[in-house]
Amino acid sequence: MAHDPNCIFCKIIRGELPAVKIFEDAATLAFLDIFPNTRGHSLVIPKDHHENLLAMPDESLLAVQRTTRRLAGVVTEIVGGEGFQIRQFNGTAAGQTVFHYHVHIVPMRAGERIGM
Ligand code: DGP
Repeated sequence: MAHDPNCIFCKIIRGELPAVKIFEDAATLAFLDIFPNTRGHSLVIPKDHHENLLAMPDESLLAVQRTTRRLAGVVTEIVGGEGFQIRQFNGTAAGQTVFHYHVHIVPMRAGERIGM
């Protein structure tokens, strides 16, 4: 499985950095975002290291999508959200800061707005 020893998310996968993990299976991991935009803001990542959407193999992409769908409704309900955004950034210009593919689950309440 691809792994980058300098990657923060690879370190979380290996238990070398702490995180509040909310779900794990053979191919994916989900944990709370350290800088949440809203309550329950979570990240879903593949366990194999790929920089962005364009680098993701189909199988890993499907696994992340599956986990995202599995968690989004549950996380939103737990924090009292009424809907959720799925966000995913590719490249510095687009706001990507961690270069290990990840999907944001951002629970939202009516009237709540967050910056792009
Ligand atoms: P972005 O690359 O902009 O799509 O977002 C990266 C997200 O990762 C950002 O919302 C903050 C989060 N993040 C960065 N470092 C850590 C960390 O060490 N632990 C956790 N839980 N989240 C992190």
